[in-house]
Amino acid sequence: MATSLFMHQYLQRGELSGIYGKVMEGKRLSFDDGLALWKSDDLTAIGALANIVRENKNGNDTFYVRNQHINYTNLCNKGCKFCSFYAQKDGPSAYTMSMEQVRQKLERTRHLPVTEIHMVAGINKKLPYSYYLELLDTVKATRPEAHIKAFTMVELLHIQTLANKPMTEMLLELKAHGLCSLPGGGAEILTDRVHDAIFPRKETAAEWLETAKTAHRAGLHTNATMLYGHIETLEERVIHTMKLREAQDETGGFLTFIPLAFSSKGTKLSHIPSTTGYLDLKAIAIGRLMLDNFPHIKAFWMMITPPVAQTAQWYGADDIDGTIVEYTITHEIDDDNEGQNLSQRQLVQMIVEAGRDPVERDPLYNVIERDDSRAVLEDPRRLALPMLA
Ligand code: V47
Repeated sequence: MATSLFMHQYLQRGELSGIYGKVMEGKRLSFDDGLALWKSDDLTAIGALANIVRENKNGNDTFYVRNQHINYTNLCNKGCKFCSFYAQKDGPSAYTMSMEQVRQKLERTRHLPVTEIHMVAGINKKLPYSYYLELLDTVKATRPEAHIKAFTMVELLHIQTLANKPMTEMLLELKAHGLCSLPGGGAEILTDRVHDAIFPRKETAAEWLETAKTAHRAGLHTNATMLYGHIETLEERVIHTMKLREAQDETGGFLTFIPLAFSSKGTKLSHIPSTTGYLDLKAIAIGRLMLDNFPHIKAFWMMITPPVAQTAQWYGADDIDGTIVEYTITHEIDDDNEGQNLSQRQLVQMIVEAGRDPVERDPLYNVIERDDSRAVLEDPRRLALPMLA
């Protein structure tokens, strides 16, 4: 669905006309352009600009995936101020899954054709290198058809200290045990100021970027996130996207950019209010405009709510994530069990209602099914919610 003539005229005459010119000519936006976008209140114009790029890259398609999340341990020694997931020491709330527990979690969704297992967790110093290899082996043996997307750069750097071998060698070993790609977590905001203020014990921006590029060179695709809505400045949001763009120029290994809305409940930053739909749409749209070399932008419905993720399909996003099953990273969601999953039918319904074409993808964006929406909406089997027994 092309942008209307009226909207083109509006963009041409408005305060973002310079950026409109660059977008129409396919020119790269500068730091100042990024800052001007963040400073502008004209969300309609920003969204329309992002939509032009989105439709040039992905047409009318909106991608989704049938996935299941497994957060294998919440023990973590990093103490990040933005996190409500971790337990610092063994206690009633701390857990580390045994291989049998991982297997059981996967068995409970046997009735669903899950194509992606997404695994991230805390840094539990007691786990040996063999745990991570067994974890991959267990998932592979239980759900051989699923693609394993696991371990943020933070986890990788930790696992490397256990493996005691060069990163590339270790990545190839993890690959041999079933690792297919890496999620985008742990990037937070890629500046030293934010790092030192709220996650000083975690890897630096330079380390995150270097590890991602090493993974790309080892043949593993990764995603990239940006945690926004806490203490970061507008300038730092622009710097974050420019660092990602530079890294992508070097390797081409990033698949999708996922702005993650900060949820403060249960964190050391609980005084910070939740993000708004306005900010969430702006983060997605500006991400689309700045990251001209990223193929995809994901509206992660779990964090920004299904209605905002649906609307985001007109603000630069071409992906809505997936069925998810169980997400325990933030408290906002833990406390509301109803928010933990969507059926394939619900996802397709949201996409169709938004006037986009639903495309079921695997984690590498290979098309599994270009959905015949009517068939999906009428097939009672697709109603199945990924409920846990
Ligand atoms: O790295 C932690 C974030 C990330 C909070 O690659 C928080 O497809 C909001 O990486 N509020 C982990 N966010 C999740 C992640 C992810 C999620 C969805 C899709 C993909 C993908 C990756 O969650 C962490 C951190 O940045 N996070 N605490 C919080 N309070």
